[in-house]
Amino acid sequence: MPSAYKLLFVGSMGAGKTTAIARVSDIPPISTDVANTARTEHDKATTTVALDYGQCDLPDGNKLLLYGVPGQSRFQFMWRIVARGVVGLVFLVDNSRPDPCGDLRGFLTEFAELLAHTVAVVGVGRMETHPSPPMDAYYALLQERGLTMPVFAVDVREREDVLLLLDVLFHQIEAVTPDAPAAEEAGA
Ligand SMILES: Nc1nc2c(ncn2[C@@H]2O[C@H](COP(=O)(O)OP(=O)(O)O)[C@@H](O)[C@H]2O)c(=O)[nH]1
Ligand SMILES: [Mg+2]
Repeated sequence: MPSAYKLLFVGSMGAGKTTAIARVSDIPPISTDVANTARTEHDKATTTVALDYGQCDLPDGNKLLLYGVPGQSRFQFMWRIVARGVVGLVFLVDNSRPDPCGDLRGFLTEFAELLAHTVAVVGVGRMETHPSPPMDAYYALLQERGLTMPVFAVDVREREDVLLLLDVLFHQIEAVTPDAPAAEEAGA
């Protein structure tokens, strides 16, 4: 029976979540503003954030359900909503930001619970204009955390680069769950 694998793209504003999902989605991608009603900090009551959604049909009849959420911890309320059933994480890092390694460290901390049950891949963007920090810095950071996950320099405006991330993630999912995919049944 075909399954739907739910994947989550996490990244800071401008890291390329909307672009990445739009590049590979087989349906018109949905990018919507969601009001922050968590109101843990009263000044954030009016914040709106973009939630992305797209779908990718695999040749074997399975589907990838692609969700994009902002990585800052104040959006935790959104992660809880979309995290249910997630089997893979794509961390998108923008290498042009002031502290991109710090961004990734933050994601790894914030998503530690989910990471314990999912596979993950890191895509580092804008390396062509901002080669520093180099890839080695990311490898070292992951090693420091005792985590093994692939890291790629990507330009998510290129469909092939996004497909590479999904392919790597999907192969990890299959390797972890060869017999019973940890996925929701399509239409469930
Ligand atoms: N030069 C360059 N631009 C990129 C790269 N990745 C994303 N962008 C651009 O960055 C902008 C913000 O991307 P967007 O998908 O809206 O980011 P989001 O906030 O994470 O959804 C878009 O104009 C993308 O085309 C990259 O690797 N290199
Ligand atoms: Mg966006």
